[in-house]
Amino acid sequence: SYFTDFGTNAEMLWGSVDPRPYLTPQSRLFVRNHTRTPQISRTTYALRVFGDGLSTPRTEDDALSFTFADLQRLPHHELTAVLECTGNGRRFFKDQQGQTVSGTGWSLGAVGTVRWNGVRLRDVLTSIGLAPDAVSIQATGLDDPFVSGTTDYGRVRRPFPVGKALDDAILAWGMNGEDLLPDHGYPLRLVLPGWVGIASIKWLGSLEVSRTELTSPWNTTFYRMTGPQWPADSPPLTVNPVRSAWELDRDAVLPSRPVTLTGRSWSGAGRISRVSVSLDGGESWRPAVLDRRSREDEGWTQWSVRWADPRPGRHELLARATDEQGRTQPLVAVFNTQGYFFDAVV
Ligand SMILES: Nc1nc2c(c(=O)[nH]1)N[C@H]1C(S)=C(S)[C@@H](COP(=O)(O)O)O[C@H]1N2
Ligand SMILES: [Mo]
Repeated sequence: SYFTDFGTNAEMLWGSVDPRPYLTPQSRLFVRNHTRTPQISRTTYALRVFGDGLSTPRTEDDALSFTFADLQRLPHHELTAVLECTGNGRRFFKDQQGQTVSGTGWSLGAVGTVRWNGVRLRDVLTSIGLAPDAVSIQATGLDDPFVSGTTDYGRVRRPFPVGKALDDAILAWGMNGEDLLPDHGYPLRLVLPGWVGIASIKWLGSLEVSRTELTSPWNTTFYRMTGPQWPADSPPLTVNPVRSAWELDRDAVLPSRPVTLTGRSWSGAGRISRVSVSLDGGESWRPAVLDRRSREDEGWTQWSVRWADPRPGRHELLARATDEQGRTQPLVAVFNTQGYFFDAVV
């Protein structure tokens, strides 16, 4: 099977990953939904843009409206990037560190690398005109409001800086040359490359551009570090950490003959410069061979290691990557109550 079923969420199983292709097929990509996938028609779809951060301010009732055809008239843009949930690896807070955290118990499969097809958000905003002091943009999805316990948090939405919008943000209608599937945001989603998955709002309904900092529960209550050792004003999480996974199931059974094992490492902050692996639970380490790295783009790195003499018995395999910013995977991830950023060696 290809997924672990978590109800409205689905996790990619690393043991099912074909080691050859670089990109994650859309049909194999993890799904993370706060509620459920809405059915939206491309022909009636419109993206609404408003706010006091536009050069001509507009209220929500008087929003500018972009149809799908309007967006397709802008210059097309493609980018290969990792998409990853902030809580990827969360179950290892419990399994590896004995700590209790809330949220979906992902192993390491809430991640993929895809090639996005769409337009640059920069081009959309430039065509409208921004106020010189615009700072913040709130993206809101068209899925049902998120209700947890007795609290209605409203529609899934999250603000991000205008700087990110003008840098590499994408309005994507496709993935790997196909239309987005409904589960992945059809007909249009936002993509903030390198940032936590929640920043890439699916089924994008509106963008509010503001001259003051906007907030939502998804940057104040969720998707920031919380817990005893964190300050009450810890900032919203943005850039993803460094992580690695073997292309194996958790309790894989291998033949006791020479074998080449494969895996992938990735970082939200740039390319992977080195990967070390251990085949003996951390006693000894050796460099993995980096087989395919992302080039100009922001995808993951595929690596391999030749295991010449596997003996019968139980073995613990570890992988540890370092990115070009010098960020590396720690042996222990920093505890936080919502289980974000488990970046330790697994
Ligand atoms: N509108 C909307 N956008 C959303 C979400 C959501 O529930 N609703 N989930 C977010 C989270 S937490 C993640 S990790 C990514 C997952 O994208 P995928 O389901 O296409 O893999 O979408 C983000 N965008
Ligand atoms: Mo997520």
